[in-house]
Amino acid sequence: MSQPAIRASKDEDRLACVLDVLIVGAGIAGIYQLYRLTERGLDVRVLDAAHGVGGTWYWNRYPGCRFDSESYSYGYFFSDELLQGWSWTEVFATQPEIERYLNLVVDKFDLRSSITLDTTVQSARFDDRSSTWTVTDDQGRLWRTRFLITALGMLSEPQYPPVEDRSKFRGPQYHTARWPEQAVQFTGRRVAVVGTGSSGVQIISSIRHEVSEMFVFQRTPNWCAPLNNRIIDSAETSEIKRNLPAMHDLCMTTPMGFVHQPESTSAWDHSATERLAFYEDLWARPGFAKVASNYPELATDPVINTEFCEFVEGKIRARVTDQAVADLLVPRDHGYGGKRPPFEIDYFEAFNQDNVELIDLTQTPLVKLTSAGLRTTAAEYPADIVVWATGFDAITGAYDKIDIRGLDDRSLFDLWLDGPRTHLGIQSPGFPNLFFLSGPHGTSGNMPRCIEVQVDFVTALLDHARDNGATRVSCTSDAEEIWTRHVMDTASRAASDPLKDWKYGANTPGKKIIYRAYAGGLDTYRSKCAEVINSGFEGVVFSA
Ligand code: NA7
Repeated sequence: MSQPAIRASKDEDRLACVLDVLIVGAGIAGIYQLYRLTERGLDVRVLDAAHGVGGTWYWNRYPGCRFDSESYSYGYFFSDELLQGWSWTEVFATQPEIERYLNLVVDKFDLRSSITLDTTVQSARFDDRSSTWTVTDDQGRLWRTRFLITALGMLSEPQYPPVEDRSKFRGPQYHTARWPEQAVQFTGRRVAVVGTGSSGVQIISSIRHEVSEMFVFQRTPNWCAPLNNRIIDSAETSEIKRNLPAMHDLCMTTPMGFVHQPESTSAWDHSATERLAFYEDLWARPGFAKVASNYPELATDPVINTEFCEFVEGKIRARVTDQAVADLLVPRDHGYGGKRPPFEIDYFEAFNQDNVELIDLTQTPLVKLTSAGLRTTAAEYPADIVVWATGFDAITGAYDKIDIRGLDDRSLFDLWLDGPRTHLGIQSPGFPNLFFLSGPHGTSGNMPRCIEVQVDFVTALLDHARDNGATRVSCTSDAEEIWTRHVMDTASRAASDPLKDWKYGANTPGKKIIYRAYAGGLDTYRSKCAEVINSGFEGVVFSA
């Protein structure tokens, strides 16, 4: 009898706040959701483990980190004043500029006082009687909230290779997604970079002229293509600003949310010569045009995919002096789009430098770290600094770190053990008043455009709850079943290789191989969300 009473009073002492909404994550999604709900007069708080706002754009502060979505298509579109007041300096802005932008947004809309930083959420429990969540943080505080929104990021849980003796290395080692705030000095240092995905490609290109020596440890080469970045001058800025609303609407009608429009001409309506001219044109265009505006057959017809890969191979070989090195840089195990292709600035030129060595981990795997460097099965490579550009436990990794318990103490981890089960990637049955942003089964591409749809959906859901006096919002098992099946059906449309792509969890040892993103496209996702809203939220139950 006395036991629960004592626990309750201790809990009350630890109670930091009773809220309408608690958002976990102060990245692109968390900030926009905070803005929308604060606008409605709700009592909202955001918690984030980082020391600053920005999520991805706080943590990934490594040299060379920048957008590969066009800057002006990436920002927020909820305020004309913000749109007209901010000018991006490059087509693909660097991390410091992006972080400045996000801080400006937070200050301009007076959101900072609603954000608590340096706070890691450890658990969340739903109380059936009061229809509230109790969230525990790493400082022992409790936060009670009616609604809980997780804005954890699809790629936020860094992953290290399972190599022996990682702590034995005597120098500093950094993961690209946990980069320190103070600048790392590379000048005159011997640097080992492990991983050649988007992050590895960016940092290798960026530090190649500073290092005294660089060892690049590559397991799988990627189909890297030129980013084609450039400065935006004032005339172009004015032109961009004039067209922003139209450009936004155009992005929202595409499958990936980019400014690049899908190509409607079939590859087979062009001759081989015309196709080559088409590829050359794509090559000169910025960023994701090579994926988003390629022939429709790129994802579906192996003949066209192989032809494009041969074209890219030619481009790589033309830039790399030593063809034995080029042999290692050309992917052999997946087609274009089988894995998310990186976009680069002078990446291949790094391998023409005498002080840069490429180590093929498929021939000589990484064995361990020593105090002085990295050892493969063939040799030891001395280094002063080790950079892990080894990616993420993607999509569900950040969820697995929080003990989330819904009705009957059921854990979300258990529900998603064989793959996530969601309605619209936003709710799971048995977890009332919990909404996911940019989590599993959500659409991806130009992320803020995808996030915008989900935040607006959750906002509409909460408006509906308020208007109907509902204190509990749940999704039905039927709705979850239908959406999860739709996610699986559409997965086969993606060019993704189940054994290579992080969207399947293929990059995380031991993780079940199952599609965790949504391949139906942003345009389809948007219509599905609109259908649910227009139906009065079919599949969602509102109760008092
Ligand atoms: P990625 O794209 O997952 O790349 C991680 C890289 O690290 C990739 O080259 C991996 O090789 C390599 N890796 C991972 N584990 C190991 C081990 N155990 N040994 C050797 N090499 C390893 O992450 P990024 O951070 O570059 O990019 C993530 C996203 O950020 C990207 O998709 C964009 O959306 C932005 P592998 O290919 O697995 O053989």
